Amino acid sequence: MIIHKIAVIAGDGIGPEVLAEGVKVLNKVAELDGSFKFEFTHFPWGCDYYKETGKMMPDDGIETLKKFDAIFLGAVGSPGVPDHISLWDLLLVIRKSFDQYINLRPVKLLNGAPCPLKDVKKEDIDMVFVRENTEGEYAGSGSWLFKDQPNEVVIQDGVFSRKGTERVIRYAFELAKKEGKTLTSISKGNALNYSMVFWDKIFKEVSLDYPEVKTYSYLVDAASMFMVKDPKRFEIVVTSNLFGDILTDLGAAIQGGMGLAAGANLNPERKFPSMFEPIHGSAPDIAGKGLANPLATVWSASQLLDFFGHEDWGKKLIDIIEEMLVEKKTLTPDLGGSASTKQVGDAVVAKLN
Ligand code: GGG
Repeated sequence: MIIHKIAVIAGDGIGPEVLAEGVKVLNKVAELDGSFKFEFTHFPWGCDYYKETGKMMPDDGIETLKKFDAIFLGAVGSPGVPDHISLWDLLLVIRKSFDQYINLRPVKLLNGAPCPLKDVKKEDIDMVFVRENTEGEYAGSGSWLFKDQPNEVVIQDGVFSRKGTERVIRYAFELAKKEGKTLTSISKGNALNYSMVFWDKIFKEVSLDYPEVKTYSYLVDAASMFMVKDPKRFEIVVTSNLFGDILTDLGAAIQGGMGLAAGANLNPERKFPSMFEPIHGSAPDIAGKGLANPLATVWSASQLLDFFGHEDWGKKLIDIIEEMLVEKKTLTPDLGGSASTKQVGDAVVAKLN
């Protein structure tokens, strides 16, 4: 029997509610399969922990997480804790410490999902974003001079190393080659005259190794417009940390909402644990009310199953999400239904059965 050891960080707001459903679904998958099982260990880290201890996780948190095969994360952020603390001291520190340099975010319109775009079919929205996940605009490099004085100055650096830029672009080329898809690079070389000119140069360099992959290059402003006006242009997409974060929220909107958007933070070499999460935030306004949509978490559970080589089960979960969207019987209010978070999780389990 294979045992997958998973660290569960449910986090804040709706995190615990949606993660409970994700864990339930993964346990059911393992039970039905019989050849593997999950061993979940829960960590109470996040903003409540911060309010008690002054830290988002203990000093040895990263050491503790190293022993796991993967991390299943809910959401981070809570009123009363500055957002840059809650994000940096938990989510971003995990991504960086474990060199999770690939953030895979599918943007896929399933049948039945409420797409706000006109005359768009399922086949028209089928992309995978490969977001650079450890450096770029989120490198955390900069300075704050003359704080709180009239001559105050802040500098936020975008850090693009050759290694960091090349490896994410190469990963995206490999994915496009494997799937027989086009690859689009999104950058902003006309304005960001160092970082994005460099990004475009590396993209061109790496493309020479993949003559079979058809490529496109868009400025981020044009790409945002095309994602709305002509989303079928995009198949595999590679972009920087900040652009990827912003564009995948736009992607979530066109695929039916944040309640359907999932992300995998991968350390492709598997030297460290990878992390799987719904990409939405903690939504404190609806937390604890049973209103949160757990399907993004189920989708991230599907990515976790893919990562461990259980692709048949990963696909099954996506098929179930699609079936539920088409039937419209058991959906949360964000998708026009009146079911609770738990009822949606139970419906996924019932369909697995
Ligand atoms: N589901 C994790 C979460 O709460 N994410 C909120 C967020 O702001 N993420 C930023 C990022 O993915 O870089």
